[in-house]
Amino acid sequence: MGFRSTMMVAAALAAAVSFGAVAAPMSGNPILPGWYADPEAAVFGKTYWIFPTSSRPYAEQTAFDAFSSPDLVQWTRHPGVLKIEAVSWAKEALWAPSVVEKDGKYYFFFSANDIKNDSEVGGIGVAVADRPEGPYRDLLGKPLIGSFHNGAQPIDQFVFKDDDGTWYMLYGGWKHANIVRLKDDFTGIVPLSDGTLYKEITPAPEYVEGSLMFKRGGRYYYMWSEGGWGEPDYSVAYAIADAPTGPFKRIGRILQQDPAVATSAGHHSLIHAPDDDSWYIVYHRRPLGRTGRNERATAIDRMEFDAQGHILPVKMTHEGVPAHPLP
Ligand code: FUB
Repeated sequence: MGFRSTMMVAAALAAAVSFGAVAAPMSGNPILPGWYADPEAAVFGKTYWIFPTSSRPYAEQTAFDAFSSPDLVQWTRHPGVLKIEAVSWAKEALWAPSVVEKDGKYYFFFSANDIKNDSEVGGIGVAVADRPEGPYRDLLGKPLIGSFHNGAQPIDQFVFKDDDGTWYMLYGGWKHANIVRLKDDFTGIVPLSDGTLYKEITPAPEYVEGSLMFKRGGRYYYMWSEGGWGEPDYSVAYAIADAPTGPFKRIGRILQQDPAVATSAGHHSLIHAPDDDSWYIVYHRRPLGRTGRNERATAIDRMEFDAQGHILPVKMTHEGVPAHPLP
């Protein structure tokens, strides 16, 4: 076991011991060993999954690892679930997975190449596998979205299924966000109900990237990241609307740096535990004393709501969350 892993186990055990009694084991934070960012959390069957970006220089971002857990405490690494060799049009900068299950197959949306204009090849792609741990193969042989629309860089996609079965994808960097409707087989997009293909839904001037949507109490929650991911002020804010296309009004920040814990906290995803209605936020953050852009580690903490359905500010911790096996 390496130094980092040993320290993580020690932190988890220390967190589990309370006044001489052994409490429920805690995950500790960070939960993944090494530098991993943009974590996409999912529940498939009785297993939790995290699909992160490998936080490295572009030329080394050539594969995605995945992590699985029965309880949020013990995590198993699955190296190279999607490799760049499986994507003919990708050359570097594999970023920000969004992974969903549909009809027994697993679809892995990702971005590649960090394109700066429409003459470059890259953007948002989709790969498919028979199991969450892959191996994933490119579904299209080309990007699903390979150019800019409404000023949105084609990165940071999040796939959202509405209660009526409609699949949407929110995405966009460079301070612009779009929503599109996916074809049922994920091979392309179809017009939204108002006829537009790419609808701009940038929720606030502070929006930068890292879109995410979920539904609670019949309302649509839109969350995103603000600030610069290389800077300490990276953070997460949200809005609530009556439709997935908005209109959205920014309510406020719920995750940001804490001088006692970490800086640069953002690009998150959520886990909603089906048994007790608890919510977890999985995000990346930069350890105190670190300043390197790619020094980003994946952490987990509780996310809670008030009686009106507003999201309470998240308290980042070193202890993480207690074990929560899936029923
Ligand atoms: O990890 C690469 C980029 O950093 C992501 O696409 C952004 O959201 C930011 O987290």
